[in-house]
Amino acid sequence: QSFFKSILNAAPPSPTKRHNKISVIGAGNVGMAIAQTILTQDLVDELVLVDAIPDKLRGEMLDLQHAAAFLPRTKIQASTDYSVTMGSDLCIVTAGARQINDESRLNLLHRNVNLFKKIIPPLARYSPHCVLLIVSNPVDVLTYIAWKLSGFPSNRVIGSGTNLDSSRFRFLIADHLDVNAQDVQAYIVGEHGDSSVALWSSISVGGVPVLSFLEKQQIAYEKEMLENIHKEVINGAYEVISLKGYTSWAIGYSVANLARTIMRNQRKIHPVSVLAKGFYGIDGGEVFISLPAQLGRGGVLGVTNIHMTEEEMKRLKDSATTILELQNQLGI
Ligand code: 6V0
Repeated sequence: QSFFKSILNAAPPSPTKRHNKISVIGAGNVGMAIAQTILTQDLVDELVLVDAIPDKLRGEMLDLQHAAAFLPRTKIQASTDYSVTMGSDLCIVTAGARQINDESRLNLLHRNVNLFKKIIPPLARYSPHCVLLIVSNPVDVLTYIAWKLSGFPSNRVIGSGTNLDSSRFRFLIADHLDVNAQDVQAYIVGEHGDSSVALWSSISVGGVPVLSFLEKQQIAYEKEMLENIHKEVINGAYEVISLKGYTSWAIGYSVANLARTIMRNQRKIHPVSVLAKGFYGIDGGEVFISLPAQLGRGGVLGVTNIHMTEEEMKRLKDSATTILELQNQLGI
């Protein structure tokens, strides 16, 4: 026993070591997939879960805690009270109302805006220096709402946006060309949803622009085939939901990847929803929409000046207009 005592007393914890903390709001399918992926990546000292249903929340917390023997050491806490989130570096919001049969998109949005009025102000109060990462849908409008409700500077409010769409896109291109998805550089920008824009003109595989890659491989360049890949990306979420009821694993990995870039200050470029006013000719109003943005500990560090054709620019502007119209319908 004395042996352990001497070891335990040998090195008191360094008072200067930074304590990293992430809070995940909403312990549903998406929130839990994000939480478990973050845990496996050894990103934080403390992971907090918040949900409105106490039993389910405690069950999820215990289930994760029981995996401690197989995971990097992380303190896992859960509560329905937002004080548990105090001092978070990153708050990820996945809480959302579920669509009721035949409910309009606008009505669902109204219910989620009311939910955000309960969630965002306490998060901002308990963690005034955090980065807010919004995942709940419709993600672009709700990121705008979170920005307004938090009073944060826009660089600290991000929507997961088309980060997931882009990863589906990279998978499908890689599958089509029989290459590794990690070698495919490809962005989907614009709305996370039906009006998203595939930036074909800037896609590269292993540094080779994709269109000339296809020519070199003597694979016929077929515009229709390319458009079908984009359609498959748009339908991807609907297909998974119709088959298993919800999406979870890909969004879990995609958001944990964003969390890694932010917490480790990686300065990586991700297509995420940011305040887009003034970029790429988007000037119709305050709108959050996905653009390739450089992320780090402070949130959004900048928006990259990616090459777009005129048609791609037009589609991006149209996508911004779609979101603005929805925002205007809300009357806020
Ligand atoms: P879910 O399984 O119904 O989970 C939602 C959770 O939110 C539930 O556990 C609720 O109890 C909880 N909740 C409700 N109200 C509150 C509140 N006031 N405070 C705290 N928690 C609350 O849904 P699921 O996890 O499948 O999806 C969550 C959200 O993510 C939905 O809005 C989805 O549309 C959205 N997604 C966004 C994606 C993206 O790419 N941005 C991808 C997938 C899903």
